[in-house]
Formats: sequence, C-alpha cells, structure tokens
Amino acid sequence: MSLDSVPTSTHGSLDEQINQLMQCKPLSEQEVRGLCEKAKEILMEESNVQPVKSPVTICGDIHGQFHDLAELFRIGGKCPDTNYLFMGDYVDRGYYSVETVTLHADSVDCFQLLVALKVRYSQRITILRGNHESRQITQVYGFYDECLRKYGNANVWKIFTDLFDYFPLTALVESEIFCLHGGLSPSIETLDNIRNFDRVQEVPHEGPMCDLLWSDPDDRCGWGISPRGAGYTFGQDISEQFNHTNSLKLIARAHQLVMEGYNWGHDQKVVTIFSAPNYCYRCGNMASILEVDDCKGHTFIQFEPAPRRGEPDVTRRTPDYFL
Ligand SMILES: [Mn+2]
Repeated sequence: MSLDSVPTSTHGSLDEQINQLMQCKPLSEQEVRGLCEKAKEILMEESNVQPVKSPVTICGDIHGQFHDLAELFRIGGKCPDTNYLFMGDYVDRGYYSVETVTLHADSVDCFQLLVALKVRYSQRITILRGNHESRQITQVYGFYDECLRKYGNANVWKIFTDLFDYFPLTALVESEIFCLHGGLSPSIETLDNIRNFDRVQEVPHEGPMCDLLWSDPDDRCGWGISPRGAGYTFGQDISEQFNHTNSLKLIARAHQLVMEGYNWGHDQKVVTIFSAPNYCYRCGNMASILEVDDCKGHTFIQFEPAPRRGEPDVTRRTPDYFL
C-alpha cells in the first residue's frame, strides 16, 4: 500500500512547503487554498471513528505554540518516521502582551504544518477536530485575528474553518484505545452511534457531536452539568460502561490542562494528554505525548518548552483555563 496520498509529481512542491512551514513561515493564500482542497479530499474519506494502527504517538492540545510543536517533533521523531495522532485544538490562545500589543501565537503556522503533513503522509498522521476548530470559537480566542494580521483579510480563516468541518471526530487505535478531544456523551452508547452521524458541519451548541469535543471526565459518578457551558462531565461508572460496551481498554483525550502533561483518571480507564508546555507562556506545566508501540505498550514522554527568542516574561501562576 502506498503511504503517499498525492501523485509523485506534486511531492516536490509539497516537501518545499513543509520545509518552509518548519521554519515558521506561512504559505501564501493561493498555496493555502490548494493545500486545503487536497486535505478536504483526504479527510472526507475518513470515518467519524478513524481506525489507526500502532505504533503511533498520541498528542493533545497544541494551541498555536509553534516552537513547542517543533520541539514535539524533535522529541517524538519526525513525521513520517513516527506516526502521529493529534487530538485537536491546534489553534487559538497564545499570549497577549498589552505593553507590546503582540500576540504570541502561531496558530496559522501550526495548523498549516499539520495539514501539509496530512496531505503529504495521509496514512502516517491523523488529525482530529477539537472544540477550537470551530468558526465561532476561533473568532473569540485569537485565530481569526491572527489570520487577519498575517494575511490582511479573512480569506484564509474562511478556507481553514471550512476545512475544520471535514476533520474526523474520533479515532480508534488497534480497536482498543478510543481517542477524541473532549469526552463521552449521554446520547452515545456505541461507536456505531458515532459512525452514523453527519459530521460535516460547524460544531453544534449541543448534542452528541458537541459533547465529543467538549465533555470532561469527573470524580463524581454519572453525568453532570459542565462548567464550560457545553458538553457534560462523566464519572468512572460511565467510562467503565462505555469501555465495556465497546470492548475498549482506554479512552485517550485532551482538552484539559494537566500540570504533568498527562493525567490518569477513572482507575486508568481514561487518560488526559496535553501537549502545549507552559501553556499560554505562563502556566508552568509540562507537556506530554503518548507512544503506543507495536506491542501496544504505552510510554509517556514529557517535555518542556522549546527555548525561544523574544519570549515575554514568564509568570508561573495557578492555571484558570478551562477551554
Ligand atoms: Mn479543548
């Protein structure tokens, strides 16, 4: 089976684009348009529960921290030498300094790099949708403004947000690790329930698709109201039932800042993975990625922020982020 998704003749320019993106240099609007057209063709063939084989390295939130994404690839191995599964939230956030009026987020570059890798090595990288891959959320949390700043108009934001609609919602590693951005939904009992709905739309405000991207595990049993205002909280009893019904060993998800970069919950039925170190350049957290090897063994790799020039003063404080 070919690992490549596009004819050989176009690899040269794609490889050049990937090299350019690795240096944090965004593509032109025309290049973005072409890239997203190809990405759409690939993504629309993928399932709402996209099957993934091991070995694979599972990653959580990135949130526009480009130099930390580059560090992730240095530590985890380059794609396609290492297979990757990213669980959403590539865009938004960063650090806004009032004094210098500078937004320290490179969401555009992070997102373009991941999409370019997807087009170039479609069988080697899986990119799921997070709650920030949404028209509404990106207008509030920075990605829209960054697109305007870098391109002078909203065309590229429009192209990207149209592509978000095609991203798979969940993935299933070797039929036993269920991966998604947020968590479970009271409207979903089986993986077939997820396979059967039409995902190509803006993330709704409620319902099963919303819940998959917004929910969080909780210490309390049963379903609870989420403080985020979207999705639900779910207890260990819910995770155990879902894993049992679907013959799963583990739910791997992202969506919450965890200080060690990963955090077990629900008697190791659920793990949270967060891959943006020192989130927003001030939370002081470690990041991590989860390597699942050929024999389905698990290894967490933790990493710290990449050294960067012109970094704002870092203040460690208790995190108060919930998105
Ligand atoms: Mn999130």
